[in-house]
Amino acid sequence: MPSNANATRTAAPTTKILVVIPTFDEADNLPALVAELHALAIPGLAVLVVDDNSPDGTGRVADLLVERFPGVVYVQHRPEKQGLGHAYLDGFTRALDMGADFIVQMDADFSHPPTTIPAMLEAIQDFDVVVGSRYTSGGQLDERWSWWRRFLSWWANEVWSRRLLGLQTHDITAGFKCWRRTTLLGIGLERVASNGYAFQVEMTCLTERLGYRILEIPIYFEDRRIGKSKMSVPVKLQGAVDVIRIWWRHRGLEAGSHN
Ligand SMILES: Nc1nc2c(ncn2[C@@H]2O[C@H](COP(=O)(O)OP(=O)(O)OP(=O)(O)O)[C@@H](O)[C@H]2O)c(=O)[nH]1
Ligand SMILES: [Mg+2]
Repeated sequence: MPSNANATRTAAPTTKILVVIPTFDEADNLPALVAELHALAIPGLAVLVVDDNSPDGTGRVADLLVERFPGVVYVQHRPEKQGLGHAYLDGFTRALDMGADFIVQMDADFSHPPTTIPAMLEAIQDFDVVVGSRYTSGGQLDERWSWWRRFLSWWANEVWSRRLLGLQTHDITAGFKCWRRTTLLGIGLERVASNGYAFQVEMTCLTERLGYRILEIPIYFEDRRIGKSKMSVPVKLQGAVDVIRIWWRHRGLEAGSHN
């Protein structure tokens, strides 16, 4: 029988995986999502909720989850709604400080299937970021989406963001990704200026322009199960304008310059 000291010496260090979930009024979704993530039984997987003082009490729900899953669930409370991009930047910074090797980002509303995470973690071994993609071969949108919503999403990705920025990635606005720690450090979070939904576009743009290896794997994007979308018409318009800002801000960025 090996002694405990020997066992400790020979045990492979556990890879740290942090799932960052921004929340605003997701009290009804969060416990079920955390339960599904926990049920995946992935060694080293922890969850970081970034809540913007949600009026529906999501922050308190998150505190209860921290008590229920000590060392597995963490919460970052922010004083007020400060936008999705800032929430992710805060969450990523904390995840890096916590020593995460891989950082998964996902919405709280079940549009991003937790069951895809094992495949992402396998694929990230050979890539710098893995994208849960609606628009790669095999990816699907919820059948309940109207033709108008499908058209807008296609236009925002394929026509507006992809053509304007000259990118190859198909799901440029995807919010479901698995990052290698070194990719986020190499991009440099201080370089990211977009706050709203354009945050996803700017991250994709920087990742591609800097020459990181991106893999899109197909997902079925289900409509949110419970709660209200924060995606209003002004938010969509702001996102479209922000893409022009991204194009201007990063116009001089050379491909492959992270090496
Ligand atoms: N912390 C924080 N989270 C946010 C903010 N805005 C949105 N979120 C969260 O970001 C995720 C995506 O927001 P959604 O409202 O689902 O937006 P969406 O998925 O683009 O739109 P739908 O398809 O309509 O659901 C969800 O988990 C939200 O709770 C914000 O300002 N702060
Ligand atoms: Mg959603």
